[in-house]
This record gives sequence, structure tokens and C-alpha cells, in this order.
Amino acid sequence: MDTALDYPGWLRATHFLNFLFLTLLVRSGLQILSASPRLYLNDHCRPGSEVLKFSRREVPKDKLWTASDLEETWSPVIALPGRPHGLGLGRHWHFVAVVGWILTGAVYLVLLFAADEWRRLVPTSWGIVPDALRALEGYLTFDPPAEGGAYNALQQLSYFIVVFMVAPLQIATGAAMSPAIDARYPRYVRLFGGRQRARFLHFLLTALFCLFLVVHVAVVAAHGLGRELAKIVLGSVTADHTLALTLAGVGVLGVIVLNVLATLVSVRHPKTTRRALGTLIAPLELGLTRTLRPSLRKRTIPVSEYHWVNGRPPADDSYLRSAANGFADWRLSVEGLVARPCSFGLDELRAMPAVQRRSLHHCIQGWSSIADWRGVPVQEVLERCELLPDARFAVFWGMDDKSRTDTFGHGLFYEAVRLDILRDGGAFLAYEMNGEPLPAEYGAPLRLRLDNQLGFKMVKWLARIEIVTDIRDIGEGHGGWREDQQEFENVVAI
Ligand SMILES: Nc1nc2c(c(=O)[nH]1)N[C@H]1C(S)=C(S)[C@@H](COP(=O)(O)O)O[C@H]1N2
Ligand SMILES: [Mo]
Repeated sequence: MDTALDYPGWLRATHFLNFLFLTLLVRSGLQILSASPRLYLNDHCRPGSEVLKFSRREVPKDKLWTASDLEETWSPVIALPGRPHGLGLGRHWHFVAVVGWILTGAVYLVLLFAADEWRRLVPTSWGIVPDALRALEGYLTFDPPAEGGAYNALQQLSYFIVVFMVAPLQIATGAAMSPAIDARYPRYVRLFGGRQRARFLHFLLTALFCLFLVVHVAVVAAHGLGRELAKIVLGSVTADHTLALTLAGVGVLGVIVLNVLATLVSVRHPKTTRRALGTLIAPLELGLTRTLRPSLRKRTIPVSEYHWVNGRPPADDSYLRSAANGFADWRLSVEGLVARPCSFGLDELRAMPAVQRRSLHHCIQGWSSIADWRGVPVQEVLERCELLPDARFAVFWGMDDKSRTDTFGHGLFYEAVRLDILRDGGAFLAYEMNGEPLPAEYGAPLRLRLDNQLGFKMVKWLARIEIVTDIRDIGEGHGGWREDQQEFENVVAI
């Protein structure tokens, strides 16, 4: 056999790693999907307008419900980690796996071109299309094309499409779901028809990867498992077929064992898993997105007729009494590392310079909604209290004690936000939504809005801002209520 048709070690290694990372990506992706298993064609996500829905749960019409109430828990057989409230860890696995997958892809592409292997993959004439169709007809009539040593036209064309089209598009649609990229480059997201279409496409491409895997394996089997695995595992058709079969079995078993281990560790030690994976991805997420300052261009897309809710309003009497008299007695206090501890009434905040923004709200679960918000830039408020030099985070405290408002979690809701994120143009304290005073379920009397972060950072029912150096002393030490109790990341720009 012509040695030029052998398969070099790097090709076989990246082929295997690609398979490993794809299993982790698909399973963690399904975990992320299970948090809001509804796919839409527009960014309003109006209940009932789904094009695909993987849940039997209906949206209640007669009572206040939250997006979290509709989260599903899928089996660990398909989802990683596959446990209730596993979205945070699912994202950690997804991001770690995507880093591995992209590095594998980069090494593969560099060597593909350096070693001239690309000639086997990249079609150089349109003749490949009729040839591929003929090969397809052959497979469908159980008369597979003869083995010429090289890929047949159908193999070449499908591998080319997967490597050079599906994979890059999968990365591009993933990036289009990032709130920081959307805030900076809204036109990029519009290339895909908006965030929800990008999400839908991301899902369809995943389905395509899975379909490819099944057909790919079937075709390999049709050509003869032994001889094909000899090429795939040992690099040459003349290699020992039994050894190749055994090694392939060990490899597949290894991928299964790694997946089972990832699941077990995540379910049994969620905090440790989060810390380990977070060490790897948190600096990367911050580094990749910190320069993406929100563009202050106006959005033209209309506001949503229905805006989803997450988190239930404070349940105690003092909040209800305060709401009943228009929050006349409510004050926002700013304390901690400030030279001048301050507090502000609603009227004082309304008298400060205001910003008006139409924002796309990206919830970490996957849904989005658009509303007009009016409020005061966080910077305006903080400047009046003169932050001390050690200040690094602002901790936003809500008034909702989760043990009283929701079925999951405990303690006062809070989120700590890096001060540099608050200095971006898109950070403000909103007291108006769609031209009206903020309604109770959306955070009355005041809530945080951040254009380049995910929704859970935008604390509603604000009462207090605490300026600190370190987040480790606050709550359980992870930088927010959802970080503490759901393993979410602190900086959520993706
Ligand atoms: N105080 C408080 N703020 C909160 C939450 C909460 O549970 N309590 N949920 C967050 C989450 S997860 C999201 S997606 C948004 C939802 O905002 P909305 O209800 O206005 O859509 O609020 C965020 N702010
Ligand atoms: Mo959320």
C-alpha cells in the first residue's frame, strides 16, 4: 500500500481526542439545554411560540411562575452532570471541553496543512458532488464504492463539510450566545438572525454531529471493521487487525470511563469540581471578554410583549408595606470601603443623570426578553460615596430571602460584580421598565442592569450595595447567591 495513504500519528490522536471532547460537549450541552428546553425563532421567547420543546411542562397562566420552575432534570446517561440544578456545572464542563476541542482542532488543522494531508480532504473540483451522490447511491443499495485506498467522494465531501463548515459554525453560534459579544457587536449576533436563532442553530448542528457520528461508524463497519480500524488506530491497513480492534475497544471504553468519572465527581463533589474546572476557565472567560465594552448604540428591535421572570419578590410584610406606599420609606445604602457611606431615596435617584436602554436580557438558562429600562448609572451612585483604593467588588444585596420566597436555596439574594464591569457604559440601576415604575416581579423599587453579563447578576429588589476587596468573606465565598448555591461563575460574559 502507498505510504502516502497511511494515517500519521497526529491524525489518529486528534481523531480520538475529537471524539472524547465531543462526547463531553454534547452531554454538557444537553445539561445546559435542560435548564430551558425550549427553542425559539425570535428573542422574545413568548411562551407557546417554541418551535421545539423537550418538556411536557406547561407555562402556568393563573399564577406567578419563574423560569427556574420549568427547569428539567435529565438523566446522567445523556446529560453531564445530569443532576437537579446542574446548569452551573454543565457550563463548566462545556467550557473546559470546548477549550480542549478547539485546541485539538487547531493542532489538527495546522498539521493538516503542514503535512499536505489537506489534499485528501479539500475538494478541488465540483465533480466531487456527482461522484459523492453516486457513492451515496452505492451505500443505499448495499453496494459500497470500492476501496481505492483514498477516501471516496462521499467520505471526502462529508468530512470536508464537518471539519470546515459545521465545526466553525458551531463555534460561531456558540459565541453568538454570549451577552458580552452581543453587547459589543450586536450586528454579529444579527448575522444569525438573533440570539435564539443562534441557539437553535447550535442545537441543530449538535444533532448533525450526532447523526454524522452514527453514519460515520456505520460506513466504517460496512467497509469492514477490522481493516478500517487498522487505519484509524494503527495508521495502516496492513497493521494487525485484531490489535486494532482491541485498542479501539479500549479507547471507546476509556471515553466512557472518563464520562462516568466526570459525572460521578460532579454529582458527589460539586464544589470541588467547580473549583477545579473554574481555575481553568474563569481567567480565560475574563481575559477573552473583558475588553468587550458594551456598544451604546440603540437597539431597534421591539420590546417583548411578555418578559420572563426569575426569582420571586420578597415575601415579608415590611416589603409589602413599603410597596403599598410607593417605597417612600425605602433607601438604597452604599457602605463598606467608601470614604462617605451614603444612602439614597427613590426621588434622589430619579433626580440624578439618567440612562435609557433597550436591552436584550440573556438568562443563563437560555431564554431572552427585550425591555426598555431607565435608571441611573452605577458609577454616578458610587462616585458620590468616594470608593477607597482597595475597592474591587460591589456586592448588590436584594431583599428576597430565598428560604421564604422560593422552593430552592436559602438566605438573602446577593451578587458581587467586579468594579471594572460596573464602569462599563451598560451598568445602571433601573427604576423604570417599559416607561412604568418597575413592577414588583421585575425588582421594584430598584434593580441592577448589566448589558454584558447574564441575567442572574442583575439583582432585583435592591436594598444595599457593599464595597469590598475580596468576595471570599461574603456569603459562602463564591461571589454571589447563584455562584454559592448553583455553581455559576462570577464573571458571566459567555
Ligand atoms: N433579588 C434577586 N434578583 C434576581 C434574581 C433573584 O432570584 N433574586 N434572579 C436573577 C435571574 S436568574 C434573572 S434571569 C433575572 C430575571 O429578571 P426578570 O425577572 O426581570 O426577567 O433576575 C435576576 N435577579
Ligand atoms: Mo437567570
